[in-house]
Amino acid sequence: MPKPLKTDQSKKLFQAAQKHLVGGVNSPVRAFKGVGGTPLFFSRGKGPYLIDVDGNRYLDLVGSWGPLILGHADTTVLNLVRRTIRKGLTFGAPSPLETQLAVQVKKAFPSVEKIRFVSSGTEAVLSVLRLARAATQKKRIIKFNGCYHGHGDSLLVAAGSGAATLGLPDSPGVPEEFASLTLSLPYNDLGAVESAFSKYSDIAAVIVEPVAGNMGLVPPKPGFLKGLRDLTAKNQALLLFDEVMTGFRVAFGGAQELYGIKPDLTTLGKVIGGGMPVGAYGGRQELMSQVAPEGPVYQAGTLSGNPVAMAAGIATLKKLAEPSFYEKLGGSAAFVEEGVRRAVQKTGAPVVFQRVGSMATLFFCPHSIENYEQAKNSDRKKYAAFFWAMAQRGVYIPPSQFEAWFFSAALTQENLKKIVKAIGESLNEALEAN
Ligand code: HOZ
Repeated sequence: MPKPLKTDQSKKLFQAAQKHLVGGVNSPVRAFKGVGGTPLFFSRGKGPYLIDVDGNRYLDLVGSWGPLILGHADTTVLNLVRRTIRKGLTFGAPSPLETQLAVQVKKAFPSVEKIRFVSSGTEAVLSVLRLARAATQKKRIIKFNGCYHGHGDSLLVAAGSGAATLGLPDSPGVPEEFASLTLSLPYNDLGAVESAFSKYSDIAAVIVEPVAGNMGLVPPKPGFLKGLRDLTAKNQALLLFDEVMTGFRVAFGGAQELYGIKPDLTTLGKVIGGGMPVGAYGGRQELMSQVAPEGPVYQAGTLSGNPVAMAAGIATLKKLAEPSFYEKLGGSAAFVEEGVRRAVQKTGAPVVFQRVGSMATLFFCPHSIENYEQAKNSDRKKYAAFFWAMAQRGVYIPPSQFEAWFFSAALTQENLKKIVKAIGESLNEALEAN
């Protein structure tokens, strides 16, 4: 048995934080409501490791929820950020790095002819929905249960991620009139989308996480994304891929490259900021030219295209473009997947490990998960026990069943073996827990 985790300092800091910050945190999943206990407070990260304030060291499979594809404090990224910082933090005016990052993103995403940088994924999604409604002159949008597209009013309907973790998938404060313009349908259910289109003639867009990551990792069923492409085209609606998580993650060109589907508009975030706050939206020229100042659809931001954030993104994407980067990274996650398979064979644990590239989730459920309804029925108590068993063994996974694991390129073969061993032991511990 590993030693109990020392958490005295985390506890102290959490108590202090609760006096001043809502719930002691600045984003709800961090409060550990999904797994119980005190949130771990971290003091630093380096390569594959996160180190908490009590001195515990973890192999990190959260990666700040996706951005840290190169691991923590990557030297190349830090060097470019340092050089950029010396020249000033923000200008609120154009600077050269914005175009450089735009060119890099466009190379990877041929569907993106023009791009606008913003400061978060939420902001990107809010903006792209406004654009989609303006371009189609229609009001309604389709999303999918358990998908999370940030916390904009229209999107907090059957939402995943922290909203699901806290049991708040439909938030108070969202006027009924707004929510009534959002149709939330079961993920992977093309029939439901077809019926919605036959019932409503005012659907502006379908927004989808092409690989769902906010109800745990749920891949699209074969034909689902192609079906969405065909149905939106047939009904003069736009197809929006929310690739905030999957962009530069499941492949260099995101899920649209992996599955060969060209959406009309795309949102990006996380990896493109290399750990700094960056979001983006982009798509066909004729759509994007409707955004101000080229067109009338208004959207603006003081820190949009911030030079320091652009620098972190530029340095990160350069490394991702190196040959075989994604084969190697996917190989690391596949190694762990194989380890889980062997552990399940040995223990008979009713567990599935779902994976696309370097994103994955382990569900305590005897069959694969295709949608939010099934994800909610997995055994979340066992997941909580598993989370703490993993933490005790020096591996940090998401403190919620409804989040994806993100592997980083900093993980060595030795690290991966340690993760597999921890999974085997933690599964046993979780299965014994009530
Ligand atoms: N919604 C984020 C991941 N899906 C979590 C952000 C956070 O709580 O830090």
